Amino acid sequence: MRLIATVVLALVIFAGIPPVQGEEGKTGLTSVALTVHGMMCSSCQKSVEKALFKLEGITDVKVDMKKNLVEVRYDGKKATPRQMVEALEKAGFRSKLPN
Ligand SMILES: [Cu+2]
Repeated sequence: MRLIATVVLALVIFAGIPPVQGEEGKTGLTSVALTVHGMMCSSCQKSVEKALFKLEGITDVKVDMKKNLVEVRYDGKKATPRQMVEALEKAGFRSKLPN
């Protein structure tokens, strides 16, 4: 019975039913703290968040304006810190990868 269940499950998967969302990316999930200059108010904070969330694979953005730090949680298979810095520069914020 177990074998049949396995075969049926395999058939269902091969039939193209998408796997549960988010399950696949979990293994690649990581975070990075970027240094971002030029954030003065909550509107800047929103711009930073918006610029980052435009990228694929970004799951969480935490802005610390006092420390000029932006912590980003992301799927390492879909996004890179370099892309984040580029996106932030485009949005008008000087930013740097962690040393
Ligand atoms: Cu501002």
